[in-house]
Amino acid sequence: MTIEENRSTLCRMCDEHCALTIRLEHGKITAINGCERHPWNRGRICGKAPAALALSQHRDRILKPLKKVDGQWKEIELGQALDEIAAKLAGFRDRFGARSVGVWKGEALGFAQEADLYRRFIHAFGSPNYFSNDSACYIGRYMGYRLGFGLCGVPDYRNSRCIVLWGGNPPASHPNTGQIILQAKKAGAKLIVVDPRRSTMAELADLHLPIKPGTDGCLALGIARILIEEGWYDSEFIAGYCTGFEKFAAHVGKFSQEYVEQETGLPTGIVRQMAGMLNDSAPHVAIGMGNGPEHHTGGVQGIRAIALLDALLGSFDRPGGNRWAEDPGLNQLPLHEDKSLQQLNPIGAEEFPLLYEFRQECNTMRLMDTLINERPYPIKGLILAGANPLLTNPHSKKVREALSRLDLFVVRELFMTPTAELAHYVLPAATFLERSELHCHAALQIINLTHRISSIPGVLDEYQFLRELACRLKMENYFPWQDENELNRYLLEPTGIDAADLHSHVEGIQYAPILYEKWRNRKLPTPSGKVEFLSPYLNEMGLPELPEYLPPEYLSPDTGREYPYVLISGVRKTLNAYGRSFANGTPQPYQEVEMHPADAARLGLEEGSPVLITSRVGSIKLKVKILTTGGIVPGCLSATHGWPDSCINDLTPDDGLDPFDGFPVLKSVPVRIVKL
Ligand SMILES: Nc1nc2c(c(=O)[nH]1)N[C@H]1C(S)=C(S)[C@@H](COP(=O)(O)OP(=O)(O)OC[C@H]3O[C@@H](n4cnc5c(=O)[nH]c(N)nc54)[C@H](O)[C@@H]3O)O[C@H]1N2
Ligand SMILES: Nc1nc2c(c(=O)[nH]1)N[C@H]1C(S)=C(S)[C@@H](COP(=O)(O)OP(=O)(O)OC[C@H]3O[C@@H](n4cnc5c(=O)[nH]c(N)nc54)[C@H](O)[C@@H]3O)O[C@H]1N2
Ligand code: SF4
Ligand SMILES: [Mo]
Repeated sequence: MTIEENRSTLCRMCDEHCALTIRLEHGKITAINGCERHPWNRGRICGKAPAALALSQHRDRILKPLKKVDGQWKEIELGQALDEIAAKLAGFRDRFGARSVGVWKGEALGFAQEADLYRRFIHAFGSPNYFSNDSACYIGRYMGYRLGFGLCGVPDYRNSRCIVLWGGNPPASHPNTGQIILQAKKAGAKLIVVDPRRSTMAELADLHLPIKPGTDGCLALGIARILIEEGWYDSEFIAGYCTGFEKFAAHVGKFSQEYVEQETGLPTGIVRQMAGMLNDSAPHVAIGMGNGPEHHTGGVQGIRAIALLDALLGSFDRPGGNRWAEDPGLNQLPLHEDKSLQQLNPIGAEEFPLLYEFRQECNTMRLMDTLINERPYPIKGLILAGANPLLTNPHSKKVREALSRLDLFVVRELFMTPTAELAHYVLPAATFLERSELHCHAALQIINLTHRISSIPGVLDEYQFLRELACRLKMENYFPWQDENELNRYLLEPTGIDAADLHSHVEGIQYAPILYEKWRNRKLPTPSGKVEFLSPYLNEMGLPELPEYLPPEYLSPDTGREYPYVLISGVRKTLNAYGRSFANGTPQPYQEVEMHPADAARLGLEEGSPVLITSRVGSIKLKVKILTTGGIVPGCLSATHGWPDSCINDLTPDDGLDPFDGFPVLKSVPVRIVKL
């Protein structure tokens, strides 16, 4: 073995996938640095990247399979664990049908190939029941954008003249993107932030719109009205490449300045100012959305309205706008094209047909109902990897009850989490340092292949695990590749890019040149081939064809009387949730709820006062953090998620789901608050 060497990989301490150079001495990791040659992060890393070492070598890490015997964990051999799990799965298939088994991939496995490996596994088994964290993440943005454009745009921040951060806070959640935006700002781009809180980015912005949670759709439609009335829109793009504009224009006429002000809490002047700034920089306007507009009953409709601003401004697939990113064209792993499983009634597909149509995903909230009621059919077995739904799914009390009912619950984890505690088997999982996978940076159209940096005997990567199970279930024909390397070569085949070549190109290989205005000579992947201001397809699905505004529940006077405050849950802090215990620096010592000083004064609260917050589904105790005036919209509370002792999802309801994507209400939860 070489004594000293550098190996490259992509960081997976968050989903930015920054390029890393890992220094190894005698096979041991001695340093983790940013890779200077990679155009995505250009050598930059944040404090969480070096913590990957602490994560992989943590003394609490699970390294042996665990089986629960008489309520106690017992270490067993891997072969025994796999044999027993496979036998149970086969038994469920025989007795209750294949659909009685599901898989669930979590945020730790991202959108990468592991998600599709789990899909492949469950499809090969014969069940449509694939679940994931995407039941509350990103699908809202994907769907809202795709309904208009047939795909999801990628903001071209680096070339933008005006950047709108609509409900996202990259310095905490996506540190590298945060840096890219700040560099664009330094180079002259204007920055607009739409956020109920004065976030780090809002502090730095040219214009901050402190919007009431869940009213983003109303603001977007109000802005659309101004753009249309003023003639500030790209008439050539609309005439040539869009459908439904006239009906849309009539629809937005209802969003008068008075109505927008009443719903969003934003003064008319500021809304007009935003419209003016968009017009000044059009078409080089990049609108980037985070979870902010997504976690509401009207999430997808609001996002649709925001996305359609790209059509009005003509910024779609223009430099500095929202790009139509090319797909790398890898071989596909899911089997739903060859093996239709729709007739098996995927969980949630009847209620959220669009979710299954667009993503072949089932709904995790409805999984809980199914486990408790055994309707429409029983679910007996679940394999979950890289997720901790006891802390991250809404209505945690119900999640506990539901997951406790499983006859077989297998969790693949690094640590004993509250969710893993409920399992029958906990299997040790590989960290990203112990896997090799393909990843595409869509913004640059670059593909990378990560190096497996280290291996731990007995710890299988996700592919090895699924292949071992597949072989025991006589499905090995679906998992023919010996290992991840063979799988990666198979995935790459149609691209003509060589795996060995990729390994030597630490800066990645661009799989397609970046071109703009592709709509000039290519049809968009919508039913009409054009941008759709209204969607006849939605009519067929029994959903409104226009992007209507659905006011959040907390704004209704009846709800307001009982629950006078609105809670934003899950705002990211640099170290919260998955990175919390492992990153350098001091994590927040206790869970706190942020509030406006006027609300604190009204309730007689001081900094650090203990309070009880109650929603329709539960109560938790937190400590108060009082913000400065302007730090948050009055009447609005904010708290992070991922804390086992005061779990914010004890408060979030699992009803009132968005009718389009089935998302839960996490950022406009009606609550009341009392001093303890
Ligand atoms: N440290 C850390 N980083 C993470 C994660 C983590 O757990 N910890 N999670 C990762 C994951 S899974 C994701 S999806 C991303 C999320 O990435 P982001 O969406 O950027 O993260 P949030 O902090 O949730 O940002 C949401 C912002 O929206 C604002 N907001 C809340 N409600 C509304 C609203 O109704 N309208 C508008 N306009 N704004 C609103 C909040 O105040 C907040 O500033 O972060 C990723 N990065
Ligand atoms: N109230 C509220 N709830 C939310 C949100 C919110 O904003 N508000 N955000 C939602 C969003 S956007 C998302 S994406 C979900 C995320 O929710 P989850 O999918 O549950 O993701 P995490 O909480 O990040 O948990 C990831 C788990 O994976 C483990 N892990 C880490 N690395 C690896 C690995 O390499 N392999 C394996 N097998 N396991 C690993 C970690 O130990 C951790 O327990 O939460 C959602 N929940
Ligand atoms: S932003 Fe930080 S944690 Fe996220 S991938 Fe980059 S270096 Fe890793
Ligand atoms: Mo997420």
